[in-house]
Amino acid sequence: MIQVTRRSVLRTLSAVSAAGVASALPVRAQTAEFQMKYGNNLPVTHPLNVRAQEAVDRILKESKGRVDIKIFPNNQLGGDTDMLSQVRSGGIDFFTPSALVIATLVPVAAINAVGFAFSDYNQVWSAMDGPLGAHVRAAIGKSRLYAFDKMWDNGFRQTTSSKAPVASAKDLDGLKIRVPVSPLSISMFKGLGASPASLQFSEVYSSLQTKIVDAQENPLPIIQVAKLYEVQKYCSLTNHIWDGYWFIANGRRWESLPADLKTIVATAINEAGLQQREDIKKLNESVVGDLQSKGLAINRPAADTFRAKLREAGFYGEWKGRFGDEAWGLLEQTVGKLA
Ligand code: X2X
Repeated sequence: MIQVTRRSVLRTLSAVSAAGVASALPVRAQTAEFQMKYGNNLPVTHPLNVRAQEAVDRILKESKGRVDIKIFPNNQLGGDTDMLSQVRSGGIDFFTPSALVIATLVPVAAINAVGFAFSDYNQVWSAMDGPLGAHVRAAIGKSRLYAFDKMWDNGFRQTTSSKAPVASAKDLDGLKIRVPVSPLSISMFKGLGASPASLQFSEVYSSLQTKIVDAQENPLPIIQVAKLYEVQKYCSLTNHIWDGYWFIANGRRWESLPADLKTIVATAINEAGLQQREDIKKLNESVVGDLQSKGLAINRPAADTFRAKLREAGFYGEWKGRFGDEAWGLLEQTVGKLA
């Protein structure tokens, strides 16, 4: 019989757990020449984080350990407003703000979010991979940030509520709805007769749960991964805004990378972005059924009453003036006349 003493058990246990921890750790260069931080606002299960992790692994490998990017998902470093100021100051090196969010710094960046402008993804990517996207990237560059070429997908934004389905514009009347920290979103929902409140995404779940607001609007994949169906009853497929994420870097930090490393990083991030777009496309095919099975009641309102109300409110004319003729013209090149 083998004598098992308390001490030998403890010794064995600590050896096992040390080995377990070591093998669970990613192979990380302790002394990478460029140790960088990337923050974002989404749960790790969202395709943005899945593909970003692949890009970061690829960059570590292809740079032979010289560039080591650590991801801080899910608002770990603070909400969007905090991360935007951190990427400007160099506290973090990369950030993926939604177009709506970076527009608080670079106003023209909200142009893709003009209500009911894009009718499908062909229009979206031809504009954002074309002259409109180039125009916005140049504007971001003037704020000493670098924007990678390929925008990542957030999606067409949909409206959820704990009160009632939104079937036409009149159902938005007085609705207390959370929108991102975005002047365009506030203007649009006021134009639609709602009562919008700006909150960072980090506050959305709890503000719906505690009924500070009754409604919110986000693309379906976010409603799914952030479990907003737990605190909402109705989901109306309003498709009112197309929203995407700009992958941005602190300008000075980006410029400090040697050319060969810039190529490695940009290639990995842009290619991951293209794959992330495909992930969202696939997810869009299954997510309605999934959300229904989780208890959300789905309805599909037509866009006409919303558009008419925005026209009446002078929304398009106002935002044409704010974005300027050049950017507005580039948008209309793809989507046709708006105002
Ligand atoms: O805050 C939101 O609603 C989100 C997650 O869609 C953005 O990043 C704008």
